[in-house]
Amino acid sequence: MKNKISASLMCADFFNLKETVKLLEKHNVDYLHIDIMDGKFVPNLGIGSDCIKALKKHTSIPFDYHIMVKEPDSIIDLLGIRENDIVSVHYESSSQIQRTLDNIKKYNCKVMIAINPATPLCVLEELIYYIDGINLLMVNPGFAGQKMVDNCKKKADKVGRIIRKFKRDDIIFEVDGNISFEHAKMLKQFGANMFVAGTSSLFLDCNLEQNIGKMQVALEE
Ligand code: S6P
Ligand code: MG
Repeated sequence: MKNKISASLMCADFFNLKETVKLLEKHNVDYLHIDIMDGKFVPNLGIGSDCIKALKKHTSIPFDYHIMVKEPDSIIDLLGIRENDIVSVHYESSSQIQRTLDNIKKYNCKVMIAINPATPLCVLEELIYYIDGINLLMVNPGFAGQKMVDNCKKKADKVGRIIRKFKRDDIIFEVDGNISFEHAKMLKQFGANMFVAGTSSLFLDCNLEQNIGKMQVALEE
């Protein structure tokens, strides 16, 4: 599977969103990572449904929704999910996670489980044949610009092993949070194949075009 870049939109300059999205498109960035937050499951607010609607009108890049909302079923139908989108929901966010996954699956998109730094990985063993991917958080979600949590390198290695144990080579293994060029290279060794690029890489020093190239090279090497 080709390594994919998912550009974290909450890290973009909102005043120049249109130009940013056009540049991402021009350089064939694979996904727009859309962080959706409710101020309850995580202590911040993210991108809302009207902003998503406006974005959709102006770009053909598929969306990679990362839903950080308590009981996410209440907002899923507001997103206008398309078949080529990806949606991840946190294991702990729903009181009936399998029902929530089914609720998302009705859009025929790819569905993933998001795992926090402290979420036990045994949950993957229960769900691995039920999902298209895993979004492994390398930070406690809510904010951009955080440092990778210590145990997460080991955790990424363990996720790679679980994927191999269950022979799910086709699965999307996304990593999100503090994905610098160096961390991307390191996480690729553990089998990560989708990289959320935020302030640690693409949006570093307002040098978007150059940083996209640098990330593409890091993921090819
Ligand atoms: C964080 C969110 C992420 C951030 C990303 C930012 O809660 O889920 O997707 O947007 O982590 O990247 P960085 O490089 O600033 O950590
Ligand atoms: Mg995210």
